[in-house]
Amino acid sequence: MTTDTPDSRHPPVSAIRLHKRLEAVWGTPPGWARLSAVNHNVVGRRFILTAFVFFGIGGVLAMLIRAQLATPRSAFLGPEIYNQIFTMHGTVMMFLFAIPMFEGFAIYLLPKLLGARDMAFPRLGAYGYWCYLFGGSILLIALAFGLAPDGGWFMYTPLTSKTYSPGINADIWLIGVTFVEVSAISAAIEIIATVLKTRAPGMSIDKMPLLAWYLLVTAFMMLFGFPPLILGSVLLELERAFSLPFFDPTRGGDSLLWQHLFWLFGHPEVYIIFLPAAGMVSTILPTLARREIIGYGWIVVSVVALAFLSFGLWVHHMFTVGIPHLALAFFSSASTAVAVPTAVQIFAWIGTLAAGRPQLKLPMLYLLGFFSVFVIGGLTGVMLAIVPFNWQAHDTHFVVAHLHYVLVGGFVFPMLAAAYYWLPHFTGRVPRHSLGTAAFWLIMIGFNLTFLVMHWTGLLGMPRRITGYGPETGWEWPNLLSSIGSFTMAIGFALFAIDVLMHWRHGKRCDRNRWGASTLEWATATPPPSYNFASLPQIASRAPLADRPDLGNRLAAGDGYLGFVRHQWLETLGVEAVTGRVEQIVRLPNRTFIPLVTAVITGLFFVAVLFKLYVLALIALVAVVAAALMWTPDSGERQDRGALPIGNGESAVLHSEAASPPSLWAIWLALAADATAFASLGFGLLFLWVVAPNWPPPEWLQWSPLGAALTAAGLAIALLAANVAAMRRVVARAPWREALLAIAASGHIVALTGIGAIVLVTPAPTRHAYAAVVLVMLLYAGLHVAIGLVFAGFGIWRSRAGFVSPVRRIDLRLGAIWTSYTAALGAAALLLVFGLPLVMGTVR
Ligand code: HEM
Ligand SMILES: [Cu+2]
Repeated sequence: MTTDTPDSRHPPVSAIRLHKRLEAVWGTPPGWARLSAVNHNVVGRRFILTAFVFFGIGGVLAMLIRAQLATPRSAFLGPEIYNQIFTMHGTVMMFLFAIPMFEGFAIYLLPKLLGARDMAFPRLGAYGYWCYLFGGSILLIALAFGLAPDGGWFMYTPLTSKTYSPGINADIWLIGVTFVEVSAISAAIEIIATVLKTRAPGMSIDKMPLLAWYLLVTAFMMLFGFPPLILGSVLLELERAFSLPFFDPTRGGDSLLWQHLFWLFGHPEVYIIFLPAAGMVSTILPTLARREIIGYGWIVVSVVALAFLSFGLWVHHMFTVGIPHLALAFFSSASTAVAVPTAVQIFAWIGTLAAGRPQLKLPMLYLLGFFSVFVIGGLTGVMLAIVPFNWQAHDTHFVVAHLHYVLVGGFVFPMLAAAYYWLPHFTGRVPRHSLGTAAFWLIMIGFNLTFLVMHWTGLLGMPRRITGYGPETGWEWPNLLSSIGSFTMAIGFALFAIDVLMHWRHGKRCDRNRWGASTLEWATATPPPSYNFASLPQIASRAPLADRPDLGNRLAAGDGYLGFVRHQWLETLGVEAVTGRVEQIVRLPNRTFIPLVTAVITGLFFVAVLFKLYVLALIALVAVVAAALMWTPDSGERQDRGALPIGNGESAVLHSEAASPPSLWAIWLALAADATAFASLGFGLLFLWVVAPNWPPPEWLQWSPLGAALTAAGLAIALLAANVAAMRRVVARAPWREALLAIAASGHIVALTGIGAIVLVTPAPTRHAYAAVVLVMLLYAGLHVAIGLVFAGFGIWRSRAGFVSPVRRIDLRLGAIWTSYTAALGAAALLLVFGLPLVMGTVR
């Protein structure tokens, strides 16, 4: 044992020595070693910076579009390049700028807001970053070679099917974006687990800063919003690569299935972009208005309501495809209803401004820009929700104008406000000049000139996504104005970038709590050290810094919890999700190259799929699993340690011995995302069954009693054995638990055999969408069984290696949860594959 335990701190170490020790274990060394960083300060900053670079690229593409449309019959860009450019503009802005910017802000800020030292899964954050960078790079490299996707950012089939997009362009989109989504889902899991588990003691869920609520809800939306798109992308790629006809109406598919899967993601996506920005508004505005926000409870309720509502609106993007009248009425009214929770927040903001003593500081100026622009976007949104108007304006520049008022108003303006608000926190400096004000006016005037006019061109009938137009249309003047506006705006953004860089280098040093805010992130030093807080606070209200303005200094002096370094461990506290009662010490992993290596192999997998090197892809997939297993040895303990002191005379157990460690939450969340993907597949089957042409299929499915029986029996055995193995009394006896895990493994093998037997009797999947969906469903279940097999083997290994004891059961519990889920999934698959057709009489 080292002598760094709190009991042996007699006399107590000085604050300076404490900081040195903390920095020694938490800090990231310079040079190549920086690539191994998993600390959220580093990872968050990387996300933000990369997203900003992508924003710049997306902006340049926008300028190219506006240059092309500035004059009639322009020959500036040919149609092929033009298609790639507007597709990439939308794709970059939505997938490579907005979402990752949110992730970066969340990863950088959350631990500070919550009074923690890092995110719950630092390595997952690092892995997500690399996936994002590599996936984005695939798209950019393709653009550089003129091979970028060109089917529009929503990739409608059949335009993007093999027949009409024979090249590699569409594959690039499907694979690059899916790669980036892997990172979004990991970020979502990490954010939720962090908000729910690693808060400061005493921070009950109703004392969380509002921003944490917004980020939590957004992350949940990503968890349920992205799987339909991932599934859709996988299906479309399967169709393109292996001719499985999901979207091909001549073989029982339907191109509308793509639209449904896309907008099931795409509509919530808009709120996934808007909510974090609204959270920032709800944080910045009260501080600058110098009073606490009005209606905390109402805001939380409206944010949650918005999240739910937004999943029921996707069809409003499809009003013109021939939807039944009743559905039109339903989705139209639901779309107007979504304005209500948005209005609740707007009233809370206006009320706070009215009741406070607002200061017109720079972030506030950008917030005013947000208000005016976003409200106009909301109003045109309500217009578009009205079906007859939608039929007129659909796919005209009116829609382009609307979506930019919402996206730029609802995301970019708040982000700029946030940048100016939190910059002093990043750098410990404030700007010397007022370039920010000039930038604001250029952006504001340029933006409105560009897009206000676009409403008009839209109403004059100018369709979106056209390469050019003739002089006889009467669209020349508005288009020229629009283009002039967009270049003005670009200058404004350039000025902003210059301002930030200048301030980084030459800004004046400023005090710790620059704006007199009341939330915890301002209790760290600025710029913050890698461990954020030298010791962790006890929280008693929503405004900890207003209660105790000297909190930062007291924590820095080591007065709070965990104000020491124990065995070179990286520690933060884990709390009960609702009450904020201390529950465990979360020991975090140190810097490591494993996330980078895993991301490289994951990238190899995607690139192999892209170039149709399926053997290589399979090898990479196995290697990803192997790499994932390498993550585990240092996330466990080989001995029971019991309660350990955490300072202030209190103690807690390590997460490995806790009843509800963050990893338990992670698996539930991952399974929720997984179940959503499977449910989307089930939706696909039912949707095609009901509406697609050529159903029931000419070739009927063979009923396979043997295959079904083997699958069910294998799953039942695995389910039972894995769950019994994880029981406390069983875990106490090593031979038993290992024998049970071996039985679970055999159960999985039996189930795999059963699934294989069913696949054998499935008709050729290229002939009909029905067989194709059935095949994918079986493969989906089979993949889960195979992972269950890995879990069983993993359990045996962990047990042998000394990671398992009656109090350290988490590895076996995770395996049991996975196996139970797999059994449920297998049962659902069997019911959909055989049960439904037996009832409907389409199986022999
Ligand atoms: C920087 C200022 C921006 C300008 C000047 C701009 C310009 C444009 C233009 C002219 C189009 C229409 C392309 C066409 O119909 O031919 C367009 C489409 C689009 N923009 Fe922007 N944009 C900007 C920022 C953004 C931002 C910040 C986002 C999202 C966060 C965004 C998302 C989109 C999307 C999704 C489309 C639809 C692309 C498609 O139809 O495939 N834009 N943009
Ligand atoms: Cu929508």
